[in-house]
Amino acid sequence: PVAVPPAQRSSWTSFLKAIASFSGDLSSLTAPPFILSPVSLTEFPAYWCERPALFAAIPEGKTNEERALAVLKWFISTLKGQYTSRNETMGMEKKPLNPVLGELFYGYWPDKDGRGRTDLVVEQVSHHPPITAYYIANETKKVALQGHNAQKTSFSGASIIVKQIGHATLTITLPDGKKEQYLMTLPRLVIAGLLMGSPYIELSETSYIASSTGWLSTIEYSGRGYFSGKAHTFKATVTAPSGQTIHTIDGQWDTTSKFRKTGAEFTNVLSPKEEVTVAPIEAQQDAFESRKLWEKVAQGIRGGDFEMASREKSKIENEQRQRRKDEVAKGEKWALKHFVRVESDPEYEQMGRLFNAQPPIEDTYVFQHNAPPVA
Ligand code: 0T9
Repeated sequence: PVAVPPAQRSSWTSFLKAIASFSGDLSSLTAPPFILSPVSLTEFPAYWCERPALFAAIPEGKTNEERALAVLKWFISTLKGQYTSRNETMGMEKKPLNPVLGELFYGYWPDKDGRGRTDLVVEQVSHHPPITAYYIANETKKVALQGHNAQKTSFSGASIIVKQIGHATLTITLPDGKKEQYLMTLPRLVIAGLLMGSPYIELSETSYIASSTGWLSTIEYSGRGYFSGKAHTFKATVTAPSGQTIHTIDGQWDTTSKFRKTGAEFTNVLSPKEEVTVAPIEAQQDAFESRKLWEKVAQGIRGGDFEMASREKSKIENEQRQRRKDEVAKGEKWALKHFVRVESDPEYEQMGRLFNAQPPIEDTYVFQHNAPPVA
């Protein structure tokens, strides 16, 4: 294992053994320092909007078909950020900080070239199992994304398999005031490269984008050694309400893709993406805002002071345990700030019928439109 620092080899081996003999919530396992990321999972929903112009352009499509393609183009263009950016910034996939219940992350992408401003609100709505809810909206262009995600992990061969639980719904308001919606499911992850100590993600299986207009995109993922032999490959078919396939698109989600029939380019993510703007840590008032909450842990990880990181992490965890005990003693329950959980999501059920969604019913977290604007 070349990437594992010699002093951490035995700890890495124990960690891998622990993963292999365990399935469920990986976030709670203790991992060696070299694999720790200083970034909390509450920051991850920002990946959905790192190409704000593509998000803003969705309602501009003139027909149901054009808008279905615009949603697919935006969705595919986020995958590189979602699944390969830690390799770019930190050299490998790393274990994110496990958010505490009620952890918050706010940010925005400024208005530019008339695309309007886009705002992001994230809240950790469950700690055990970890569930993150988010809302991203461009009020000017009338496009909003609401979603939540959790993971079920298992071990297979030498890889971690991550099934994503949860879904996201994109809502747009058209010039005539009509609302249109798109339900998205999420791909399966295979985390490979573990034995070498340099984990990376490949996507597999199928995800869907179903629209209230009846249009459906079916996206199949594969990696090196599957049908194209290339890493980060996908194939998407776009079908009309009649069931007829109108477009087939192929390519790599981390570079470019094309329409199969015409050869015209569909996605291109070779240009840099735009990171979310976040208020400076000192200006963040709420102690539960992610970067403020984890400040010292992150400092320890970044600076190689893992003793400090671990001490500060324990402080946060102990404080959380005490809070939960106090709540039980008082017969109280932690109140979520921006989201309300509902048992079943009628939009998921309706649009999910287009692709026979499994499970057919899912809960959801509804945004309360009560977040402070980030200056
Ligand atoms: C939603 C995304 C998700 C979150 C992460 C599996 C994972 C936690 C969930 C699914 C985002 O939209 C997209 C990207 C990366 C996913 C993470 C990758 C990862 O490794 C972690 C898990 C919990 C681990 O930390 C596994 C242990 C580690 C040693 C592997 C690097």
